[in-house]
Amino acid sequence: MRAISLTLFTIILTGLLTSFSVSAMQVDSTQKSSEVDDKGYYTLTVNGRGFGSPPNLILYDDFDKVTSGTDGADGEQVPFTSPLFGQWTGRGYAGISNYAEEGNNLAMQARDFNYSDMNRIASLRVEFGNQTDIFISYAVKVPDGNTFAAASTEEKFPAMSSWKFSWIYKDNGVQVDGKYDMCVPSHAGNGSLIVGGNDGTLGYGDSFWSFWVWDEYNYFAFGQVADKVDPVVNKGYIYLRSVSPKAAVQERDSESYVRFNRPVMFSGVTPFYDRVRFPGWWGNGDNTKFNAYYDNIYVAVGELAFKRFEISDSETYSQSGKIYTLPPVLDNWSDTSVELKVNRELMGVGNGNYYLHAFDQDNNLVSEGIIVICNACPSPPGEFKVISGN
Ligand SMILES: [Ca+2]
Repeated sequence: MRAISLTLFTIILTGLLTSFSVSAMQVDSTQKSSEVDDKGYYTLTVNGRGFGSPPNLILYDDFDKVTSGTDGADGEQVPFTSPLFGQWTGRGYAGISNYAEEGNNLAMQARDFNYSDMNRIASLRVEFGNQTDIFISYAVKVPDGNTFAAASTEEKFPAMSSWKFSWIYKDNGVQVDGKYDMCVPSHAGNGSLIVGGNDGTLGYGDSFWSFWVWDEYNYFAFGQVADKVDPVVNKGYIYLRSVSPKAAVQERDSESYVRFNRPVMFSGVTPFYDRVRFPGWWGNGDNTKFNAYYDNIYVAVGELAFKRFEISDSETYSQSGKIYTLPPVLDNWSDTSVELKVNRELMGVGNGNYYLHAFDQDNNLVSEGIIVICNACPSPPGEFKVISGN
C-alpha cells in the first residue's frame, strides 16, 4: 500500500539483485497446537520466509488470560498484570476498570459506577518511552441496554463530541499544551469520526453511521510511522481501519486519503509520544446509561510496528467483519517461523472459521486467507480441525 519513491535506491538495488536475492515476507504453512498452554491459549505456528525482526510489541490484553487462582469475573477489578503480554502502567483517571463477563469472554468496562464526576471514566494506560511510530488495534462495543456516550437513548449518536476511543499522548499532555496527543478515533458529534487531538488533527474517517454495530464488537486499528529525518516537515505514513460485521473493512491511509498524506508530527508540538490509554475519554451530554466494553487491545511501537499477523472471519481480508491482531511470542520469532497466541474463546462450534492475514512493516498485505481455525468445517462437534498450508 505504501509507495516507494526511492528511485536512486531502486537503481542501486537493481544492480545488487544480480548477486543477492531479496526475501519478501511470505507465509507457507501454519499449524495450531491441539492443547492450550498454561495461560489458556492455543499456539499457532506460522512457517514461511522473510519475517525478519519482530515488531516491538508493548502490550496485548484480551482480558482472558488464566492466572493462578483467579481469571477474573464480572465486576472484579482488572489488575495491571492482566495482559497476556506486557502490563498496564496506570490509569487515565481515578476510576477503576472492571471486568465484564459475557458468556465465555471477558472484556474491560469503560465505566466505574462508583463515581459521578470525571473519575467515572475507567481507563487503562500503558507507557513505552518516547516513540514516533505505533500500531494499535482493539475491539469495542456498547452492550445491550446501554447508550453511546452522551446519547440519551439507545442506538443513537448524540449531537455533541462525546467519546475519545483511545488517546495516544506525551506525558499528561492531553490539553493544548505543545505535547503530542491524538485521539484514535474520536466521535465528534452526529456520528462523525475524526482522528485528531488538542495539538493537531490528522483527518476524518468513515462516519460511525457507516459501520457501527450495536451490542456487538466494532474493530479499530490505527498506525503511523514518522519520517526519521524531519517528522514535522517530511511526509510519514498514517493508517486508520474500522471494521464491523455490518460494513466489512473500511480503510484510509496516506495513499488513499489526502489528509493523511502529510507529516505525522505537528509544528510546535513534541515530535513523539510515550503512552496510550483505553478509553481516552468520554463525557458531555447524558451519560446516565453509557457503558462500553473494550477487548483485544494490541499495542506495538517502533519502525516495525505495522508488521503483524491478524485473523479474521473472512478468507478475503477486505470482506472481514471481525479482525483480531494476534500477539507473537517474541522469543520464538525467527526469519522463517513465528509463534502466535490464539484466544480459546475464538474456538468452538458456532464461532465460524478464521483466516490468517500477514502484513509487512510497510503495511502491505503479503499473505491472505489461510484457514487456521476451522470451527465450521465438516468434523465432529467440539473437534477443531487444523489445515496447514494454503
Ligand atoms: Ca476477551
